Amino acid sequence: MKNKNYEIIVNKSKDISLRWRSVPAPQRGELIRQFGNELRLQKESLAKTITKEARKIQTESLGEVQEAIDMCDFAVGLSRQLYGLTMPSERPNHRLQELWHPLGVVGCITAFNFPMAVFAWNFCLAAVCGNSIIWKPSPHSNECAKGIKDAWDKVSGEFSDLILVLEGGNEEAVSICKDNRITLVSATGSTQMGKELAPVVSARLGKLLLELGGNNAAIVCPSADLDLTIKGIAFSACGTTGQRCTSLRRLFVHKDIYEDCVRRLKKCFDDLVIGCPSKEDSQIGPLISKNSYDSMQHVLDSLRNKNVEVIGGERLEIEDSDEYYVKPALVLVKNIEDEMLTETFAPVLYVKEYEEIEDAIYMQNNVSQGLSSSIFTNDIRESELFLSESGSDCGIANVNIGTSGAEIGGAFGGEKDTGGGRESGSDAWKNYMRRVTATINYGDELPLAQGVEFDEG
Ligand code: UN1
Repeated sequence: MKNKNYEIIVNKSKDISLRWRSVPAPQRGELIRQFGNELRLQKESLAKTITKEARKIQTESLGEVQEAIDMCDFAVGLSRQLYGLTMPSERPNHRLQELWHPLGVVGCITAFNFPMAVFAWNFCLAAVCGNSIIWKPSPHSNECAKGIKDAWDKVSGEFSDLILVLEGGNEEAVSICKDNRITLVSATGSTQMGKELAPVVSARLGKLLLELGGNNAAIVCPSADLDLTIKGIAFSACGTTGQRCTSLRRLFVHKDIYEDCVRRLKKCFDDLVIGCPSKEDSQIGPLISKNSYDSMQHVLDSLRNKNVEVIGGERLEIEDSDEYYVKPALVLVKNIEDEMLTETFAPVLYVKEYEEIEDAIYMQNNVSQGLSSSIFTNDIRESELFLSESGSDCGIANVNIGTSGAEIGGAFGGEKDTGGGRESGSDAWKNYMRRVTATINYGDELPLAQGVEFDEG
């Protein structure tokens, strides 16, 4: 094990969880409120760290810190709403009730692309629910993790150990997954990573919360407002240099508007400002690594070899930088190509024509992932079909907005190879607690459930 501190970190986290769990939830919320205020004060500087490390443009980095602040606000309110149900008992003088209790230690494995917000999704909920957290950030974002930990340490006093950062790579992730003392493992990353880690957690029957790859599609219908649609597509496909799990990868456009839509998309992609992410006007920064660049080029090369039309995708020299800036690629496909079925974590958008809405929905769903999806239409029949049980099979389904950029208030996550987890809003907090069903007999007799008789003597 590279990280010699592993045992110390897990023991410290366990200890603090035992103290924290008996702090009343609204008081836990109070500490999260102060954390949110600290993030507000440090918003600009934390955003700069994101831009420096994850290479996001400024407005997106600020948005990411805002997402963490929003999570704090949400969790503060939630700290007074960790409701359990009370059910009518079938027995006289009995009460049947659900209690929600903390799990203990939560392990949180995050990716480079949302180096603060995804941690905040997990931490804010885990903390108000009475848990401590051990955070293994991506090796690409240790500085972002340090920024968050420092902000927490400023406000947390004796509860500083509620966040403990475990730097490292796969080996550390596996240690967390194997460790019985860590009740829940929440992991964000590729489907491949999830398929490696999940069996390790499952082997010890641990709890899992997975946020894995997407392969998100949008459908553009004849009645769509094309101005709004092109904007939505550009942000979802090219924003964050195509490196969100919610990034738009596939586009199905109705044949009547296909030519017009492609023409406008080409123009829009040409007009995007690609440049150093700390510059005010840049809209697209570099890819995170050479690896990302290589896998993007590999996919585009194999498409070109099959004579599929690829527009853009080339590397751009920006101010003598050795980073991997690329022009987003539009790939115009006649048929479904194998490359479309896997997620390439880069700005590559496949565009295909469709004739019937049912075919478009079928193609959209016919991949192994199921995270996010969109339809652009002003026809209520199409949008309602898309949202119905016969429509999108994803965890997120949007109408007239792109696939990326979800708010924290809704539950975030997806089906199939995306892993099935739900984080952030709605009732995702239940993942971070254990449910106790309690039956209380306040009478002086002992009636058995289902009318069973068992008289003694
Ligand atoms: C991710 O890429 O892992 O909906 C998360 C969005 C962001 C979160 C993305 N709020 O695009």
